[in-house]
Order: sequence, then C-alpha cells, then structure tokens
Amino acid sequence: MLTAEEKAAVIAFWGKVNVAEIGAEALGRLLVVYPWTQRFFEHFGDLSSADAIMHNDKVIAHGKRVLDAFSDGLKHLDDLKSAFAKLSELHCDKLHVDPENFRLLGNVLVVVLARHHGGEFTPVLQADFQKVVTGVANALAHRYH
Ligand code: HNI
Repeated sequence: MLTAEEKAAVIAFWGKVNVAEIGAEALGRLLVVYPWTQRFFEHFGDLSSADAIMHNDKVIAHGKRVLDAFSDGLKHLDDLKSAFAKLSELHCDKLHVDPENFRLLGNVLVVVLARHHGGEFTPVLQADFQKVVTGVANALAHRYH
C-alpha cells in the first residue's frame, strides 16, 4: 500500500497530531456535514445544531476514542485487516453502521488535518494519508457479512 519511506513519513506526521482534538473535530464535522450519520448517535443528547454538536461532551469523548483506535491501527499498516477485525465485527453485528460511513469519516479526517496542520501536511503526505484512511475504512468493512 505504502513504501517504507511513505509509512515512516505518515507515522512521523501522526506523532505531531493532537489525537483528542482532531478526533473530536472530525467526528463533530461528520455529524454536521453528513447529518444522516446522526442516527447512530441519538443517545448522545443534543445534536440540534452545529454548535451543539461541536460542544457535545459525548461527541468529543467518542471522537477521541475513535481516533485512539485509528492511531493504534497505524502501528499495523501492513496488516490493517487483522488490526481492525474485532472492530469490524462490532460495527457490523452490534452497531449496524453502514461501512460507507468509514469512508466519509476518513475524508473528513483528511480535511481536519489539512486545516490544523496546513503547510506541514504537504500534498504528497496528504496523498499517502488518503491511502491510509482508505485502508482503514476497507479493513473496518472487511468482516461485514
Ligand atoms: Ni465507531 C463505537 C472505532 C467509525 C459509529 N467505534 C466505536 C468504538 C471504537 C470505534 C473503538 C468503541 C467500541 C467498544 O465499545 O468497544 N469507529 C471506530 C473507528 C472508526 C469508526 C476506528 C473509523 C476510523 N464509528 C465510525 C463511524 C460511525 C461509527 C463512521 C458512524 C457514523 N462507533 C459508532 C457507534 C459506536 C461506535 C454508534 C457506539 C457508540 C456508543 O458509545 O454508543
């Protein structure tokens, strides 16, 4: 998927990312930009406006949780399918999340990283990172049946 140098560049860049902040913003923006994704999070309380979503404590906490799991996955870039097998089963069997949503979140994540990391998140790095989010989305969809 990526060469050894590309992987090293992605991982070095990721080391500078504030996972809690970026996770909260990415999940919040997913819910704002693609409002139909809110149906999975009705038990999170007030999602009635962009402001309510972006300041919702449960959204903030869950965004961190999701991105922590994503971070763990970066340690297994050669075997994302195994790394995300359990979470794939959970999202399929228990959470019933349509896997298309993994792709949407991956794209939002790239946008949020570009906003926060500007020049440092070079086009080359963005292209490599896009491959990573696609790989994670595919891995999360892999155990669907
Ligand atoms: Ni996701 C729970 C990881 C994308 C909907 N999700 C989790 C948990 C992890 C996680 C970890 C907690 C599991 C547990 O309870 O053991 N989710 C990830 C990752 C991605 C992702 C790594 C993509 C990178 N999840 C999504 C998307 C949606 C989603 C795109 C829906 C739009 N996830 C959920 C829901 C839960 C969840 C719903 C349960 C939330 C709760 O606490 O009720």
